[in-house]
Amino acid sequence: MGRMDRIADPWGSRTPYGPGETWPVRVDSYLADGLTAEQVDRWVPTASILHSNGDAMDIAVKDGRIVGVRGRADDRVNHGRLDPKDLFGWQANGSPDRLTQPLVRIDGELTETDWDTAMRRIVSRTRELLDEQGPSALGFYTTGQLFLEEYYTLAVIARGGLGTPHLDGNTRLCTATAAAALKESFACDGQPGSYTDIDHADVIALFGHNMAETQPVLWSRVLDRLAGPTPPAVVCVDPRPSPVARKATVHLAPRPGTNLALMNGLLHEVVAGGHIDREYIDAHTVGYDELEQRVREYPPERVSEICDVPAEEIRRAARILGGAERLLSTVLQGFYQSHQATAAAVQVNNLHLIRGMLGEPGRGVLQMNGQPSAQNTRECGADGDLPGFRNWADDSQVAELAELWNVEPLQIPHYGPPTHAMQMMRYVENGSIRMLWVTGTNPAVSLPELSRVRSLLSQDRLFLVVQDLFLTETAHLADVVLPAATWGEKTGTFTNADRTVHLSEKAVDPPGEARPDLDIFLDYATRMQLSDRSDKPLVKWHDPESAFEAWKECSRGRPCDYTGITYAGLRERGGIQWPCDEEHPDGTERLYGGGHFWSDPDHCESYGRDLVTGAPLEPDEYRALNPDGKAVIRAAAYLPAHEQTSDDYPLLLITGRTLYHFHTRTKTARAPQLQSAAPRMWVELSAADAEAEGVTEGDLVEVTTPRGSVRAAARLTDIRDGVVFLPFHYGYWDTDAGHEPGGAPRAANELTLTDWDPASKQPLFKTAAACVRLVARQDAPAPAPAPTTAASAPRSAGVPPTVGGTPAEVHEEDRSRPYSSSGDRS
Ligand SMILES: Nc1nc2c(c(=O)[nH]1)N[C@H]1C(S)=C(S)[C@@H](COP(=O)(O)OP(=O)(O)OC[C@H]3O[C@@H](n4cnc5c(=O)[nH]c(N)nc54)[C@H](O)[C@@H]3O)O[C@H]1N2
Ligand SMILES: Nc1nc2c(c(=O)[nH]1)N[C@H]1C(S)=C(S)[C@@H](COP(=O)(O)OP(=O)(O)OC[C@H]3O[C@@H](n4cnc5c(=O)[nH]c(N)nc54)[C@H](O)[C@@H]3O)O[C@H]1N2
Ligand SMILES: [Mo]
Repeated sequence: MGRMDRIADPWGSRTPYGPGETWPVRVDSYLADGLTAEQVDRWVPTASILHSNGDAMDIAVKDGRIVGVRGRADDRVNHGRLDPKDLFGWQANGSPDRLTQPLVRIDGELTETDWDTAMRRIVSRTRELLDEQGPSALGFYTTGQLFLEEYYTLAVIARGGLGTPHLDGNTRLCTATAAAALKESFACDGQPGSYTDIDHADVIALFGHNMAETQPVLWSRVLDRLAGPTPPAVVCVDPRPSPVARKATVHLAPRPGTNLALMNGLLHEVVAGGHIDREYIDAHTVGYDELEQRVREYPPERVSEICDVPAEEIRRAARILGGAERLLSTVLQGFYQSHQATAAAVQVNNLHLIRGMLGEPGRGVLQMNGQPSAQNTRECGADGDLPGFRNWADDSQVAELAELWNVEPLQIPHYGPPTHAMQMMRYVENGSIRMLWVTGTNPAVSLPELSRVRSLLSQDRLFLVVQDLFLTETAHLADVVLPAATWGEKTGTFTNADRTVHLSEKAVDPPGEARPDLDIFLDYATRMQLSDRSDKPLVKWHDPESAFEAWKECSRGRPCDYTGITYAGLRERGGIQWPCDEEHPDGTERLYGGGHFWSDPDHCESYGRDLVTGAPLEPDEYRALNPDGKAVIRAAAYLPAHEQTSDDYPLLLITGRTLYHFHTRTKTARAPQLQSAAPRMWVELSAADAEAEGVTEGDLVEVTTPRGSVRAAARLTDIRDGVVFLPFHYGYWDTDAGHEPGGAPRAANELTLTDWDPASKQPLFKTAAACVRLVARQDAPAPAPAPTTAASAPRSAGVPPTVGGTPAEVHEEDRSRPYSSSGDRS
């Protein structure tokens, strides 16, 4: 196989395999400066931090610096492969503009200071606010990108120590709906499926999930199945011509915001075609009759009108889904960031429940995660849940937690659901949250309606702490900035979307005085003298491994049981899937085999919510609905999106990702290969919509919604008519043309609206109405700076292809055996 430009070919060479076989190994490695493996001093094990796939890798260290990475051949997740972000993204660690010292605001200016001064400011402000107003003045907004040990410590501090209900993660923007959909159907978070289901499936269905760009290694696994004998059929539901859509057996491109109608239509056909497993339904579920009645209202002809998808295509997709012997479904942001997010995602669970396809090889659902450690944010209760998937509405589970922490049960806020992030921002806006501590997220670019977010975060009365690697758009608004160590510079564990736990070890020292997030939280707990009922320190651990051991106790007996996992075991074996306990010492590949669920009313994590109003179900209501702890089939009627198109705003606006960048680009824009693959903002338009406005490839256009406008070059693609797509990666830290008067705004979230799914509270980044107008025709036509390898591929010929050139050459070592397309096993 040898060397390959992995910017030009993000998925690398094929290693085909057949159903039921083991995915062949291919080891990808990239070393900077022409170094060879022999010149590397040490290889330090970790996993990828730029998506949720959990690809295992080693960091190459030379002279105390990171110099490259290599995929781990023996890990269950990636069998040696790495994607472009992981191959090149580590270079950001060594960026000269890392934060190396704490900053405090003095006379309006952020000024370098020492840790003691910075921490004393935070502690004294916390104390003042506790005296004046109590814990409700304090808010913590964290991420899906720290380590498990850090989230657990933060959750103990906030929920057990300070006693504030205001702790949530940016996971609210990301996988709140994954959690909510799992809780609706199974009364508990946790993915039923496993990545190995790809090896067995005869049908793989991707619902609003551009896996090719957002989990490229997992997509390589699918590509290898497609290149092997007896390939699976692929069903893709996405309004854009994504690389997934281009490979799909059936591509349904619905009008954005109509997922629930489409799902009801597909279920209508599956039921009408008699493709249900009556025995499974009777034995293991409640609620089927309501679903059957509901979907009767959605024959393909009606759905075709709502979704603008041909009825025949809906029938064809349903025949494939209904005829599948081994169906694997994945769901992500195309469903989650929409107005009926939970309701639509739940219908995918229903598809599996009515077909009895769960917990067996090739029969699984992945309500996918996005961020590398989003799963841990949820498990540890650093999002709007209690640690260990405990039910805030079940007093006995709260008491269990109080016992573990040795605090009074009343100390742990649980009189209502913990505050969700969008509500926290509202409390900041109206002044009841007066200190907000932001860790590992950049809300000034990633939250909807940025003009509002900037104004609420820059209020004088708010004390804003930002803990990050760089001086981000959000850090610029802070009162105190804390420099954090990151992946490669600290030790901890994290868990991917198929419940695989990896240990990520420290490879090099952090720059300057930057400190691991765990050390910062521990320091805060000590300075705050947070104590338990016996006046002992509340936080009884002092380093990553002792934090992990404490977490294991919290997870004991819960669905996410980690008690059988140790750092030593992770070092020895690589990734392990939870639950891992005495009963399952090697971990658990799939959940819910044999129709056993975690939904018993006395132990379940959640009683569910009404899909339309979001109101939590009362314990008694749930007990009456599901006394025997089965899976719950919940039906829902389609409702139109909240913001409709009009004469002024005739287009539907959707936003999302490109293959080469991660979120607000704090890391990927500092990796030259990635940055040059997608250097600037663009706007994706269909040819017909472009023509209507007199726009051609590369012209400067303005996209406007009732919230604001952005400008960028137009890319004409095969996106469905009536839809405009913007990548949300481009903020302002690396551009002069900011949001200042006169400058042209470019961040997609200038345009998005403050609104969320009622059940999961996840914001709607994928339904809004917009208009596009031509600003300037180019004199010398140059194409838009959008990748040609991705969903943004141009419609017309003549656009130069995206390549990385020699600096992007990656070594691929093929260790596959059968069906090897190249035959050459260098
Ligand atoms: N390269 C890259 N990879 C990443 C990330 C990254 O920033 N860059 N981020 C990680 C994170 S945190 C996340 S959450 C995941 C997200 O991963 P994905 O969900 O795969 O990514 P998105 O681009 O947000 O959205 C997926 C698709 O939804 C489609 N879509 C939009 N509206 C609708 C709709 O109404 N219905 C349907 N069916 N589809 C619709 C879009 O066209 C888009 O192709 O990616 C992870 N991986
Ligand atoms: N329009 C639109 N908006 C979206 C989305 C969309 O599809 N469309 N998707 C949403 C989704 S799914 C997500 S996940 C969010 C992502 O949005 P954000 O979380 O705001 O984006 P990131 O750029 O990942 O921000 C992470 C920050 O953490 C810092 N960081 C990295 N590692 C560490 C660490 O170890 N410690 C500390 N303290 N800091 C660290 C990085 O430098 C960076 O500033 O955006 C959401 N916003
Ligand atoms: Mo995400």
